[in-house]
Amino acid sequence: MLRFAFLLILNLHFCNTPLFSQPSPGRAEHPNIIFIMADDHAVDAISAYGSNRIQTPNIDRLAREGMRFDKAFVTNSICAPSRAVILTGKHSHLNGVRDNVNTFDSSQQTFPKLLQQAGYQTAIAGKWHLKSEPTGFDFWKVLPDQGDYYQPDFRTPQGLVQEEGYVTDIITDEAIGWLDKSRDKSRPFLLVYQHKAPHREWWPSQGHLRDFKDKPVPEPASLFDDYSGRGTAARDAEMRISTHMGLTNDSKIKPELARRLGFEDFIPWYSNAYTNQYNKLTQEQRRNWEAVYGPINADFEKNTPSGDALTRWKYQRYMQDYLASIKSVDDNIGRLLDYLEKSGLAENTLIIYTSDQGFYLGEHGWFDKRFMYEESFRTPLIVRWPGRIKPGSANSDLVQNLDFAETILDAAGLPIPEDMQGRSLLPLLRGQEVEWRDALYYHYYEYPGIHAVKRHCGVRTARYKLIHFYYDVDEWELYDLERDPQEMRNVIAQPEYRAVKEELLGKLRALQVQYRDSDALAQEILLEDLNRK
Ligand code: SGN
Ligand code: CA
Repeated sequence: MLRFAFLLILNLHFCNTPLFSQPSPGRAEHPNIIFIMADDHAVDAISAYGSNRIQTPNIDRLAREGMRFDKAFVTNSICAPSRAVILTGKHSHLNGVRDNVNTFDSSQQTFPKLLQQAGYQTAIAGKWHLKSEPTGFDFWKVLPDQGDYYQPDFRTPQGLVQEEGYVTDIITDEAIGWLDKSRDKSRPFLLVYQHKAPHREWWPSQGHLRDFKDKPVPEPASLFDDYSGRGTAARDAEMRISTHMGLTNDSKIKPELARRLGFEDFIPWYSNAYTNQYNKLTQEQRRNWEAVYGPINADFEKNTPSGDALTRWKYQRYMQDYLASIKSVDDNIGRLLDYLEKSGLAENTLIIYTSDQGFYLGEHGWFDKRFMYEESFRTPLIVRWPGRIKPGSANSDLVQNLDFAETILDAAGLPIPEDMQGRSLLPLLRGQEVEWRDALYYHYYEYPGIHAVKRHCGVRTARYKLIHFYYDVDEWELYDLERDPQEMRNVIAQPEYRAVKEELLGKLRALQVQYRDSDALAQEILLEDLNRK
């Protein structure tokens, strides 16, 4: 009998009981955690990062009360891969999601699963983009693939459901609804709250349609970059505002008008995408939409720009819709913060704000992401944890989305599994002086593919960046970020950078070994063989 009781206790202890005996939401050692991620939100579109394009008072509130990371980066600047890295704390070659085409193997270890097993209540609302069903969540309601801006469908354990309204508001309703009504309030929680906005094709909410209509946005210095200082990859990428941005879907010119004026979108289905979104608007939404976009279409018909003037016009149109879509994200973060204050949850809740990667806002003449160049490699990262993080602080260590899972587990008082590859940011959040990494590793794979950005891997230190483009080219680029922050001049062939090049090459190889990137190692070895011949 005694033996049975002992075995029962042992079994309960090791198999299914939480790591901590009575997790309670009021205990500082088991904080609630809210992970907020927008899609394609560039640091230059956040006023806390000094944007001259937009005010984001609610995201700024997080920065004012927490820590802003100025050198936060991703490992692979594209959506599904970034999400898989965040969930697993492992690089793409180990978590299996190298590009947006791969399906996430959801049987693998993720931080939400580990928190759930330890007794946290877990939920996800919003964009998911990993194809397989979410696992490790007590509640999930996610967009299928990219999702729609208006009247979006959601995947749920019960099947697909369509909701009335604007996607950013609905995702927030779901998040707050779960916090308020559905969770077990005796336990700490993890809420993963992920917006679709401001992802292309940038359809603003009804309340923000006019926000940027008559406010010209400053043009970046490199809007008319001719790519002469770099290699084939920059020249061949299909993400130029001038050539590859659509007039219909992206600039909201009606397909019939675009056709009548002799314009053809770079990708023909863009105009269908426009029509599909437009047809989803309710009668009232259509009326409001026409009141703003009708005159834009009429002006375009009357004064149709061409050449550089057309690029400038498209850039302004792009910014108007992109920034207006961010306004809703910011409003809704305000709603969530207000709810946390009102419900007494604000104090013991750790909040992370980030994006799945950066984005080009006209720099180098581009939109989209993918490259290891700064604008898309970098990502916003703001962390608020009252009583733990010095309000209004900033950090400039080299950190990555590879570190998020480890940070969250550490903050929750849970062990960090050996096979995760990043590092907990907790010491940095506490403001401690610690030995930190001096280089970051990057590897992008989605080529051939949309936007035609060639495969590349590389390393970045505080001052330099070395990139190797491979697959159908074999080109190396080296940038001195101190002298050339906009990365306009590849200095790989300049004799004075020879030692830097050798040093960075050594770091690149070391990181490939450290992170066990056998794809890259195989590629490098192959190229070395080729070069020897
Ligand atoms: C869509 C977009 C692309 C974008 C990818 C990936 N085209 O295909 O511009 O690069 O998503 O974005 S669109 O016309 O359909 O908007 S990601 O953020 O999901 O990786
Ligand atoms: Ca994205």
